[in-house]
Amino acid sequence: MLIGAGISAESGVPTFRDAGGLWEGHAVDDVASPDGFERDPDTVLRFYDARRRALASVEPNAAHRALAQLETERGDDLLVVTQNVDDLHERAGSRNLVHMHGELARARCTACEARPAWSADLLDRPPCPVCGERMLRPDVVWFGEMPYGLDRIEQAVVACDVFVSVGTSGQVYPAAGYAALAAAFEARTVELNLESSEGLVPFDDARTGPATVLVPAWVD
Ligand code: BV8
Repeated sequence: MLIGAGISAESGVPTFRDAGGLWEGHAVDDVASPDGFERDPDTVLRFYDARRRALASVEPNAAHRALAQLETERGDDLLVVTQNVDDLHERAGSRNLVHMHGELARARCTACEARPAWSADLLDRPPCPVCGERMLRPDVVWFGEMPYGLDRIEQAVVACDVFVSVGTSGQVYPAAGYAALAAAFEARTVELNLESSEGLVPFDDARTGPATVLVPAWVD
C-alpha cells in the first residue's frame, strides 16, 4: 500500500497541495530542499519544529487503525509505504512500514549520520546524542535527496498481487511511478482517494471518498 498525505487529513494534519496546505506561505524550494536549508536553516528548522510539535496534538484515525488491523491479519503479506513524515501509522500499531520520505519524529546528524528518535526542537542546535556535534537536521527527505528504502519498496511493488494507493496526488517521484510499475508486473491496482489522481496509468479500481470511510471498507 502506497500512502499519501490524504490519510492523515482527517486527523488534522494538513496536506500539501490542497487549499491551506502545509507549504502555504512557504515556497516548496525554501523549506523542502537542501539548497533552502543551506540558504536559511532557521526558517527550515522552524518549519519542521512547528510540524513536529503539532504531532502531539493529533491522533491516528480509522484509516490508520484499519491498516494496523490488516497487518495483524495479513502479517508480512502487507507492506505500508508512506510518503508521510507523521508518526500516525506507528501510533495506530503498524510495524511493516517504510517512511520513504523520512520522519518528523527523527533527527539526522550531518556529522555522524546517526538518526536518533527526536521530539524536541532543532532550532537551538542541540548536540547529537551520539557524537555531540551540533549538526542535527530533520530526518526528512527533501527534493533532490534519495528517498529511504527504495530497494525494499521496489521488490514489494514488483512482487505484489494488489497495489493500493491511498490519499496521494501522485505528483512526487519515484513514489508516483509505483502504480505503473505494479501494473507492469500484473498486479491489480486500486486507488482510494478523495478525488481521483490523474496517474500515469488508470487504476483498475478507483474509489473516491474520505480515507476514514474507504480504507476500513477496503480492509473489511
Ligand atoms: C529523488 C518530505 C533521486 C518533506 C517530500 C523522476 C524520478 C525520480 C525523481 C524525480 C522524477 N521526476 C522528478 C523528480 C524529482 C522530485 C519530484 O518528484 N519532483 C516533482 C515535484 C516533479 N523527486 C525527488 O526529488 C525525490 N528524490 O528523486 O531522488 C532519485 C532519482 C531516481 C530514482 C530515485 C531517486 C524526493 C521527493 C521527496 C520530497 N519530500 N516530503 C516534507 O514532508 O515536508 S514530498 C511531499 O509530497 C510529502 O512527502 C508528501 O507526502 C508528498 C506527496 O504529496 P501527497 O502525499 O500526494 O500530498 P498532496 O497534498 O499532494 O495530495 C493530497 C492527496 O490527499 C490528494 O490526492 C487529495 O485528494 C487527498 N486527500 C485529501 N483529503 C483526503 C484525501 N484522501 C482521502 N481522504 C481525505 N480525507
